[in-house]
Amino acid sequence: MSETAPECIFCRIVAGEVPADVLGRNDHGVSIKDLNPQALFHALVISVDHHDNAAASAAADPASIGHLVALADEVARASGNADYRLVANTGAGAGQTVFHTHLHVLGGSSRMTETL
Ligand code: DGP
Repeated sequence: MSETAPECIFCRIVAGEVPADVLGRNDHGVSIKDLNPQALFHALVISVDHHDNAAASAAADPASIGHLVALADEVARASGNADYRLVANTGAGAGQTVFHTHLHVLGGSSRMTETL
């Protein structure tokens, strides 16, 4: 059974209660376009289970992060971005605003090297 948090926007997107542009999914994650893109290609890979951040997901199920990275690679390559950045902001001080595990997948131009 998946762990969810009713008020979490990303749990609601995973559940299909809030619309998003879905790029792909697997048993552990859903990839969507970021609402506020910071690069020409900017996707998110959101965990199915609710944890505050990637480290918490890794602590709960180390393999889950590997499945999220695999999905990130799949959506990046499918969009023609074999070169890309993965970013996992962890903590408000690092710029994290949604406290549900997600990876940023950034590609498409030199802008992908900007600070996120
Ligand atoms: P972070 O700052 O690392 O917590 O990144 C959260 C990202 O999530 C931010 O780039 C904007 C994006 N985001 C927040 N709410 C929504 C939403 O409702 N839909 C989509 N597609 N993206 C969202």
